[in-house]
Amino acid sequence: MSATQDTLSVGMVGYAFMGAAHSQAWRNAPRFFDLPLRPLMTAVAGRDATRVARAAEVLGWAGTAGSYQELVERDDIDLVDICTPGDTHAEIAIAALEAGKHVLCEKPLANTVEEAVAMAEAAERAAASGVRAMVGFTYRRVPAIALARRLVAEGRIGTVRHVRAQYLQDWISDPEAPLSWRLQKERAGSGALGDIGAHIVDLAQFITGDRIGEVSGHLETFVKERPLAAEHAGLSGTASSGRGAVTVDDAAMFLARFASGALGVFEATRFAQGRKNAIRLEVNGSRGSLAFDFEDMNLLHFHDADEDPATAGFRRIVVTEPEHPYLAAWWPPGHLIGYEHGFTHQVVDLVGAIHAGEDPTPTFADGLQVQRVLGAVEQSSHKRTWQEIPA
Ligand code: SOE
Repeated sequence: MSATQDTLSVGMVGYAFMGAAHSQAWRNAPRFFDLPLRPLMTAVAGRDATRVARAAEVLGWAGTAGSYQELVERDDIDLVDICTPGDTHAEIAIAALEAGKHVLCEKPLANTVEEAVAMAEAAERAAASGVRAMVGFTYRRVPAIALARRLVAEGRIGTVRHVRAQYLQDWISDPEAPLSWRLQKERAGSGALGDIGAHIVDLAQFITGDRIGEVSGHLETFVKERPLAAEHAGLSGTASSGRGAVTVDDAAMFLARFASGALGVFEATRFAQGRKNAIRLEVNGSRGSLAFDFEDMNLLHFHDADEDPATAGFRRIVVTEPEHPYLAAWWPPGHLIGYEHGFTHQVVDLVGAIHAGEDPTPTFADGLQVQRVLGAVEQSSHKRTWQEIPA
């Protein structure tokens, strides 16, 4: 399979949870959307030949590669899609950009601010020759969230005063849940903060169109030691013998001041029993409010304070109309969409931007800005002081 002018040949690194979600998106995007370039699922890369071959077959990739370097060196690859743990993002992304490949990189962009700076600089250099880079903050592409951003931009809730953002999961509430790579600082960079807190930082800034300028935070590790994970253990992985130290935060909370003066309260935890993937956002403005919960992701709650007080109040917008972002391509009104659709929308926007010769958002510079917020929360927790985030 080789790339032509009308195609975009993709090589993906990593094939676990995120690799499966991205594969489905590459496959589905051209089936439901009219794309200017046809994605080719050319090769998936990984070190274990048997597992990679199996992944290629199950996820629908035409071929395999033994390493990311192999993908980066191949002439028939136009874009490298990075679905690996954070400790590999910088190395792979920078190599791919320097080889002239477009890059889609899973979130958070990197494990440290320093790595993110190097990645953003590599992306800026590559952009000069038309090479594009995007970070996978996928929830931006949930239609109800994209609609929330549109309503804020249209002034429908007026001047934003408050942002309340929570990302709540419970998958390590059990102290005997294994020590997966997500609980190891050298692999993941941080814990709940970077893994899920990064999403609500990005979403809060995306919806408001504003920037977090200052934070005061606290990180907590409730369970300091866990059974070692069996090899390749994922979110629900099994334990092996022996125990190891948890080196990341289990939960993160922080206060924020946005550049505009709006106030934010953020919470990210994997210990909220009963909450599986609850991304809860509420924005209060001078003329109204918006509220969203990913566990009911087709709904956006909107209060218009300009309405007659006798009948005003939060109303549920069922975000399935063709007038809503992305939805004209899917099912008739009222026929709901799910988690995986965000990934498909991400591919649609990325392919469109590459074809148009524009930078797809969120850019690596946006990813760096989120990383700076995460770094400032860590510093704040450590020093017990407010921390500024440079513009
Ligand atoms: C695990 O907490 C995880 O898979 C995150 O890594 C994803 O970014 C989030 O969307 C769902 O939960």
